[in-house]
Amino acid sequence: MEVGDKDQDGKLSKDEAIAAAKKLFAAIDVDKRGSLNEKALADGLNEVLLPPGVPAVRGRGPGGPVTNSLLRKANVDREGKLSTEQFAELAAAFLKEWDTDKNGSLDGKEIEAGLTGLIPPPKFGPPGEQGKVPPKGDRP
Ligand SMILES: [Ca+2]
Ligand SMILES: [Ca+2]
Repeated sequence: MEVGDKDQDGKLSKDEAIAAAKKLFAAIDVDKRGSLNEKALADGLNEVLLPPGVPAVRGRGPGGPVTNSLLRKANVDREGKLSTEQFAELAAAFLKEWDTDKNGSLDGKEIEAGLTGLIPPPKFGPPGEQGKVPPKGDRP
């Protein structure tokens, strides 16, 4: 995990995680409003989370579910907005949560495990069906 690892020791310290979160927030907050609503955050995270070469489709991809997790964790309701400070606090909270060996920083394995828990497994269903498929048996 090289992202945010400023001193390149292969681990993400709390300071590095917070700095990376602020940088990420600034990258998503293109209007420089200092706060992001659910949609802006989801779209921004989609572009960050999707592998290079995979086009980001608005309203789909991992950004939505991840955003829901983030907003829930930050105690921000669906109408609310997330500020830079809240986003940084989230980074610190995740670091604490994912730091399974309690050494105060995240190594690659811890980050991978944490992200896996945060991002739902990719679905390869037909395009346009993701996220709006009614429960089985619900159709006439
Ligand atoms: Ca580091
Ligand atoms: Ca650790």
